[in-house]
Amino acid sequence: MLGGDGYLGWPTAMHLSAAGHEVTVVDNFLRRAMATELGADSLTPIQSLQERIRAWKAVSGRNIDAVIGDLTDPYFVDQVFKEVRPDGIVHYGEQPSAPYSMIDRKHAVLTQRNNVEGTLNVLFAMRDFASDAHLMKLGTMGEYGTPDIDIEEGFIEINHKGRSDVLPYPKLPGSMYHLSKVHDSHNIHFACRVWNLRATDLNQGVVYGIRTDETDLDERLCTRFDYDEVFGTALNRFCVQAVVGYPLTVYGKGGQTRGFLNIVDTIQCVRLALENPASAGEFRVFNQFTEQFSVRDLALHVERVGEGLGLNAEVKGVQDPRIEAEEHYYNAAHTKLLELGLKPHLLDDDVVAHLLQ
Ligand code: NAD
Ligand code: USQ
Repeated sequence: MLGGDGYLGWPTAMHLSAAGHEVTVVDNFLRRAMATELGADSLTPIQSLQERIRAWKAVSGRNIDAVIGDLTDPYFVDQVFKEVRPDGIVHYGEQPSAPYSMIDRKHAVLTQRNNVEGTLNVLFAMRDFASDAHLMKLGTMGEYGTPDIDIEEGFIEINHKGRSDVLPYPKLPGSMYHLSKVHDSHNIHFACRVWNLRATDLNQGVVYGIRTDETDLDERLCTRFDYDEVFGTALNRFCVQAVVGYPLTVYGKGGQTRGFLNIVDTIQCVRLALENPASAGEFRVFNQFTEQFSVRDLALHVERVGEGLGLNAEVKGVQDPRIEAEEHYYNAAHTKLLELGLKPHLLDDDVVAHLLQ
């Protein structure tokens, strides 16, 4: 579990451990350091990784191993692969924020070096020490951008001058972060074609929520929850804003439409991919989200449910600090995980109320 100390990584590590998998977490605490750099913090009081692992052992009786180190260090990555010999690699270990990657050149370069080099090191270590293992790499729906045609799951059939082929879907990412994921996708696809590795690129939408069956077992097991403008994501931010009576910050016209999913479905999707691996040489792409909303509709949903709970929730349009289409066509396919058995937890009034409480 690369990046297993993060928002999604820690709950996934516990879930896979609970399901009987032997889990080793790898992390260098970059995320905790970036929060410190920006003077931001998790709203939930997160424990150190070591304390989390002790608490998990006490609560579940199961072990999670941890190796601390940087994926951009090739010698470290090789060593981990030689020692652990993984059957499956869940790769969350990247800089995940679009706004962070757009602060300035330094942050853009850090993001691309961290993400692209880290993933390259993983691919080389797989080739040399775990060539039969299955890589599940967290990509992002933002790799596709917002084209004026339907978005397919990774590949599109193109007819050109009387001939046709199924080729990677064109990418139009909107930030240096999203662009780093495009580079990763190309590198992983290459490694599958040329080295016969097996991989699933999980093009995930925006995740919301913090509670899973495992985090609910003990407060020391909770995951991080960020609400600042750099690391907080749309629905999570809107909920915190509603609770503290701060206007819900819909950027620009609010027609930005994205795929969303509950954190419990992130975990479910990763487990489905792990337990149904790609074939040798296969590069699979799954669009990992359960429903799509515009940020305006999402904020209005929070406003309505918040008012019902007596909160002073009010949507306020603010100037968009990002360069992005504020109204656009969006229709993205997302059937492959459903075909594998995904049972979506959709966003209704009860879920929004639950998030607000
Ligand atoms: P996160 O920052 O909380 O988790 C990433 C973890 O990876 C952190 O613990 C960080 O310290 C670690 N890490 C980063 N670079 C590393 C390196 N070089 N070596 C070792 N560890 C390193 O982010 P998250 O929100 O949990 O996202 C996890 C993954 O899912 C990311 O790849 C992100 O791009 C992707 N993703 C997230 C969302 C979302 O809404 N949260 C949506 C789509 C995709
Ligand atoms: N937005 C607002 N108001 C806010 C915050 C965001 O209107 O207060 C808008 C943004 O402008 C954007 C949309 O909401 O149009 C989504 O922004 P976000 O911050 O929720 O998500 P994003 O920057 O796209 O990144 C997040 C994760 C990233 C992941 C991505 C999935 O941080 O790791 O890759 O979601 S996706 O959006 O599908 O690319």
